[in-house]
Amino acid sequence: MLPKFAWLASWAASALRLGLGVRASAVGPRPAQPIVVYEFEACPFCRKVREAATALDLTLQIRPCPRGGRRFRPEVLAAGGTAQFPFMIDANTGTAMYESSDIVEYLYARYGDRAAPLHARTHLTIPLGSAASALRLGHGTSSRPSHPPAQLLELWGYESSPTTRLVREVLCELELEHLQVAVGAGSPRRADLVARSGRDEIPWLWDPGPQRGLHGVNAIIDHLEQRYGSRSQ
Ligand SMILES: N[C@@H](CCC(=O)N[C@@H](CS)C(=O)NCC(=O)O)C(=O)O
Repeated sequence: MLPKFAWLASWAASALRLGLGVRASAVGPRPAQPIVVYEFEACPFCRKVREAATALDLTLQIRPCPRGGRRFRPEVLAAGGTAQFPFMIDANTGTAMYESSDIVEYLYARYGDRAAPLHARTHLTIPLGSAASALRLGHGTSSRPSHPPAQLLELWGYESSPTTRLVREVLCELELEHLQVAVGAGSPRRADLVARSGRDEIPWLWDPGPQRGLHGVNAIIDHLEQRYGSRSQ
């Protein structure tokens, strides 16, 4: 069971993002395959990319790279030569890219209906993003031992959802690759969420291994810790 402080801090972190990462507001052409992003939850540069994904209503295939992580960090070094995050690979266009502002600009140009907003193209947003991470006291920064899932997990939510953040932190720390399916306010995928999960409620985790869909932050986190965390077999 998460302490009350965790919920409050996550709400405050969302407030610091001033409404970014809430709404699907710039939806353009759709990629055939999800865009792969190597990143970690507490990184403010990575947050910029996730906020853009919510605005663009994109599904990201997240390969978490927390500090000390050994599962996906070597792939970034091999593909790009530097351990710097975020790092994006878009198999739809054969593009691989570092630098959060470049990635955001690229995503808007390819998958948006307009150019990237000014705040997304600058680093002005980074101090507030760092403060948001600081409020979470290091959660979503460092790796913990885990067992990888055999099949890709799906997390439905949106970037600035305080409850979805608490789940993302655990996925990140356990280095669990997953699809982050953006269903911000106004997302055309809300109907899919209801069809798949039976409710218009996020976060929703789909685990294809045991074929289980879970609602509720505590239930989702318990499932992840028990099935994939250090207490699992
Ligand atoms: N200018 C880069 C900065 C990225 C950056 O500094 N990322 C940090 C994490 S917040 C990083 O990769 N640190 C190295 C590490 O975590 O090993 C961008 O905008 O993407």
